[in-house]
Amino acid sequence: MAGTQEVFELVEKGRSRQIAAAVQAAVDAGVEPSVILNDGMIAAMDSVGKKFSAGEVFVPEMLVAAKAMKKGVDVLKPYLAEGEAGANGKVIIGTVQGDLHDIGKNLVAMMLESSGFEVIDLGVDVDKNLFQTTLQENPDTKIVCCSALLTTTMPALKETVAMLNDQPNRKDFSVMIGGAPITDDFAKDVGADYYSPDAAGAAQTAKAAV
Ligand code: B1M
Repeated sequence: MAGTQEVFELVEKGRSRQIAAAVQAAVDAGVEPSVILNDGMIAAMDSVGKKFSAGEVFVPEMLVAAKAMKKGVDVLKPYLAEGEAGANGKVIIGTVQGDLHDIGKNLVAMMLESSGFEVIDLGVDVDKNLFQTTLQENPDTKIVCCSALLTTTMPALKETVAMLNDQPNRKDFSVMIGGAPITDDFAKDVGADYYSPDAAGAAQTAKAAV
């Protein structure tokens, strides 16, 4: 759809100043928010990633695209929300140590929030000890969610899950992992309870888990 294509191009080019109006225009034109998100913004980030792999763009272009996507998501957020805040319980979420990618993690947090979870977002580059102390301070946590976007941070994800699996109250919470390089097989290998390939699936899985 035309509105979605414009959103795609603005995110891909990192046009932060124009993106909010374009997303709003697409919503007003009746384009489904999930289509704007998936076919517009996420597809644009994939395109930027492919261009980065091909040596056609560099880190600064990835950064400005990320900034534009965040501004676009801010506009979309109210349209994706549905549930009653906090009613499904508490989740802890973070991107693992060494990894600075937060857009996917933020989307998962947003979808969880809008599915009625109270979200404690630890941010990016989260040391496994911070996951542990936060869990200890919040013993009513239902799910711990860990995101990793780099193949080089998959070992940190594995270590974080191992630490979580060693907790004395392990039966009281579930562990969900995700991120572009993560697979269902990897999740099973490291002992996570759940894996989801995307944010909407993560929220559905979380609802089914509690
Ligand atoms: Co980086 N980066 N990056 N980057 N970056 C990737 C990931 C990469 C695939 C690009 C490429 O080469 N094609 C590549 C990784 C290659 C690999 O590991 N094999 C890469 C690289 C190499 C790097 C650097 C090493 C580059 C450098 O410095 N030379 C560096 C590392 C920095 C670090 O983390 N230590 C780096 C830096 C950056 C920026 C900081 C510039 C920026 C991030 C800004 C930010 O996040 N605030 C950035 C960006 C923007 C990307 C790409 C282009 C886009 C990522 C993104 O936001 N995608 C990315 C290429 C790509 O992904 N196609 C790339 C959109 C987002 C919605 O998708 O995060 O996958 P994603 O989330 C999805 C799912 O994965 C899932 O839900 C979301 C969709 O609904 N999901 C979960 C995510 N977490 C989940 C958790 C769950 C469940 C589902 O449960 C808990």
